[in-house]
Amino acid sequence: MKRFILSLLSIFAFVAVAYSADRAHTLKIYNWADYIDLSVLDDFKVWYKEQTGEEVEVVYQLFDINEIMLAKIEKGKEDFDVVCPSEYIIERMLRNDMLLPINKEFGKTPNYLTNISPYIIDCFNKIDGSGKNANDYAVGYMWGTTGLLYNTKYVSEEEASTWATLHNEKFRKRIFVKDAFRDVYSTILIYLRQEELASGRLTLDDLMRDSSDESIADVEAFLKQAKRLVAGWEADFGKEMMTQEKAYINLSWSGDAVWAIEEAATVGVSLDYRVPKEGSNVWFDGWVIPKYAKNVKAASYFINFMCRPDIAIRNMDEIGYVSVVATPEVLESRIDDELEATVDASYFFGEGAEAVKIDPVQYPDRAVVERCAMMHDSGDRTPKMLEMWARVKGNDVPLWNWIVIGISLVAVLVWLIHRAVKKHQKRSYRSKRARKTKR
Ligand code: N2P
Repeated sequence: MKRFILSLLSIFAFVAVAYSADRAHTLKIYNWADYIDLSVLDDFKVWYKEQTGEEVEVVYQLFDINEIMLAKIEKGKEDFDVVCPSEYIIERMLRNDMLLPINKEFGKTPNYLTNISPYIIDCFNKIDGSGKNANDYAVGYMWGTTGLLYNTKYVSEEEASTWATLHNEKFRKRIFVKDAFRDVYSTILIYLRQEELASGRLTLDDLMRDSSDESIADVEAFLKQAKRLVAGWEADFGKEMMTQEKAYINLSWSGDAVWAIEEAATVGVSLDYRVPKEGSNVWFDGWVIPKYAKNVKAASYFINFMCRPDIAIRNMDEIGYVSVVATPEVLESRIDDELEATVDASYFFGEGAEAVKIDPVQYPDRAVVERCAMMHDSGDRTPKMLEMWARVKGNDVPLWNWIVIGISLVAVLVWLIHRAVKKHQKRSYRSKRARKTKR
């Protein structure tokens, strides 16, 4: 909460300062909530002045659902210069020709974009941008997995290692699910198609492109069953629910999990995170410059600055998510000799990182990454999926709420009738007395 209030105050400060500056010297950033070390924004202004001799002010706005951000960009009312969508939204933006290519020439300024892991570049190559290569239009920022954050006191490691736990009566009203339809759909579909995956009849990539009526119906049926146990759909408060032990399981992103695990430890609550054995998605958020951007130069310098290793480390330390930057100093900053197990993170850091002591929630072992897949845009099937999501979440008012509403209405009605009767009695008493005095 304290962190949230601090973020809000800083954002107001940024907005206030920036609106007093002119648009040509303003950089408008649209980013996920809790997704940056805000002090980095001040440092960017100083660095930009050093590099270009130009002043820049920053307007920093937040979103917490991809689709809400996309709708805002599509409407075109806000002229953001740099935005941070997830891979399937980048795909959609490319298909709909909404992005400018990113200028990667920085003159005498070092080009930090070369610090990005080849693994990330490779994944961005797989974004299907209708002939456009995503690496020309987007630069990775943070990445991670979707999995189950759990309270080790109430949930066993085995229970946290399968999506089937979302149907486990033991956790009735103790489950929070991320309000991210694409992530939830893809992970549940992987769970439901595990036999086909095991037999080789389907691949993970097939599933990430599957938005058939049949699959939508299957996922809907699974989620409607799970809904009985779900305490809420959260865009950003799941981690607090977990640290306060109001929930025991949170279908969440790895970065939120890292933040929650650390925060919970300070109050004696033990949380952990698993990517279920059936598989999951691995997601990537990246910076893009919308076509209507007004300060393209500052936007590309900002993207470059975010890839400076020290800046990447500060952001990671603050938010728990994992930067795309894979330089030796980043790896060194993540090594924790107190950890017992090692992780094969060579797919990300390259040779020499086959057995490193780093947090497996942040950098999943190669074996975990191999059972995860990257999501794709569902194109004109998206409304069908969103309708399913709306049906699942619904706005059903629970029965006891109706009972309370009913009792309250009856009470108000009784009181109104009582008041009317009293008034009527008073009036007839007064007129009787008036008649008597006349006589
Ligand atoms: C952080 C949001 C992370 C976005 N609040 C994951 N795609």
